[in-house]
Amino acid sequence: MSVSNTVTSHDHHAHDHHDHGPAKGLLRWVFTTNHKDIGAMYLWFSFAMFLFAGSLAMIIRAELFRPGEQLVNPEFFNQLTTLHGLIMVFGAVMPAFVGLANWLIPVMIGAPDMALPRLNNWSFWILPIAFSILISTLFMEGSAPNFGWTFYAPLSSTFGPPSTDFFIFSIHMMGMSSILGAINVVATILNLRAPGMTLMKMPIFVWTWLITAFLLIAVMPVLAGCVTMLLTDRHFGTSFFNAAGGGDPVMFQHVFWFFGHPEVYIMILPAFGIISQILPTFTRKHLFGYASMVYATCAIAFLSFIVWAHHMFTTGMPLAGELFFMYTTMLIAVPTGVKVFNWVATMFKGAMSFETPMLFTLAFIFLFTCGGFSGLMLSITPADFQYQDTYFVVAHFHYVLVPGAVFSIMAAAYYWLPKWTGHYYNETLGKTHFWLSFISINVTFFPMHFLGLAGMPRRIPDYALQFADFNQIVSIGAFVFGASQLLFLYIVIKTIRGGEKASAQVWENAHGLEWTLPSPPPYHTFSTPPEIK
Ligand code: HEM
Ligand SMILES: [Cu+2]
Repeated sequence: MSVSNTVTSHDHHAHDHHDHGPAKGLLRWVFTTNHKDIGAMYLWFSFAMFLFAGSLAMIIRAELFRPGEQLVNPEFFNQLTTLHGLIMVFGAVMPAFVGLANWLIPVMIGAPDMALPRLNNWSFWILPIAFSILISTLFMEGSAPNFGWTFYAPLSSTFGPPSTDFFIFSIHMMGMSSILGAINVVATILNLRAPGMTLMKMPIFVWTWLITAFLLIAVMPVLAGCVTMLLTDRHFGTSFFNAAGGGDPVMFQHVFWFFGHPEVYIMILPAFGIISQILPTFTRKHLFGYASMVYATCAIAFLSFIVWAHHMFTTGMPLAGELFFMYTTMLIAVPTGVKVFNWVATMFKGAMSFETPMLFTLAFIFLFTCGGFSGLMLSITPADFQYQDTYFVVAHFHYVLVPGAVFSIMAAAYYWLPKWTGHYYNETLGKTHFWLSFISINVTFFPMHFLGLAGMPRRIPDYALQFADFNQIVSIGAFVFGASQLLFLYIVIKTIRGGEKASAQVWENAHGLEWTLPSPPPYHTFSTPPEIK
């Protein structure tokens, strides 16, 4: 890859064409078609949702601080877990990656903008509307959705509260936003690469997003179909998920997880890309095994379509089904292992330094791998009969999502913040944020493994006395983690408002077209494509 140090042709020379800056005022954000503006809006939206869903988690943990009813009634507790999960997945993690895609893909491939800029504006603005609708269910008569983010029938069909219809509508909108966004990513990558940037020269983050976009286009319509069937079951007399009318509630789970499992890879493949982007900079080496990284990502994406029923081992599948889904799930460990191997090999004999983005990256590699191992434990069918629906599952998916997806987003934020804002963030504060997060996240989620193995069920507002001590520790960890994220907010705002001026290169060993642009880059970049040698 020789995309570094290419001369950029974004113009410094005088020109009379309208190379205008952003419009002034609020309307700039409403009507913008600029990928940097839209990327920034996605990132801010995502962070707002992260704090909101995080506050819900804080209430959950306050309730679970002690056994017995503490703060909220059981009915409201269910609404809290449901909205926490839904908003973290669709409102925090996914929009953060779309925001990064918007900001970074055009500047990484030397394109002037996304291929479909007006669609891009629309993809973003659907989201605040969708989430306003979803959050407004909290104030509706008869409770907000209370069936968990997986909204299994018949909890969501026969027994769903009236607000379920608003939930369905909001999911439809989120799906539209994701599909339009994904089409835009594919169109941009396939059509707008600068001359000389062949597919196998693309930065690895661009590759992982290309594959993620195909996953989105494949499975978001399945989710839309799933909520539509739910809607017709609720109101138009169908019985897709109702045994009394000839349907089958287990089919709900098949449809949901056919979307749901690829969805978890939608939340982790861009993270793999970010980590593979950052690691070479701070090891001062090239990424080990670029091509194998690309193939491993493709393999993971393919396998993600044939493992969905590992979420359904206890539904009474035929033995052949249990075995099939057990083995395919275990197979995912192979390409994932290739990735972890490559990351370790990249570090081998590297001249490593430990700036904040690197710390988050190292924590990702270590802790995501832990989450992968508990996933492997869960994939062993007979063992899953024991783990299913316990806190072991909660520990597993939080290890892959929080020190996995969320840490990769934090790493990305610190890594590109000087590029975006033109200022370096405060390294001491960044490291403080890292260590607080790293320690508290393990205090929060590690003991959950033991709670689960000892039999504590998930999605409960109360528990048996023997789980009390560990739950207290977990809650304390959660409060510290939650509070630490306010420090992150402070660091970001402080960096935007001032600080040491960042050079174009920012990090001494960073490679890629984005580092050839000034920090911050002008409003329009690469209106003339750069040449890649
Ligand atoms: C401070 C950080 C967090 C804390 C303390 C926390 C805590 C919790 C708790 C207590 C539950 C309910 C467990 C149960 O009884 O089933 C839960 C569920 C869940 N969380 Fe988190 N969480 C955090 C961050 C996240 C993040 C970043 C994500 C996603 C990227 C996430 C995704 C989920 C999902 C999908 C569920 C399942 C919801 C459901 O069962 O309906 N969480 N979390
Ligand atoms: Cu899965």
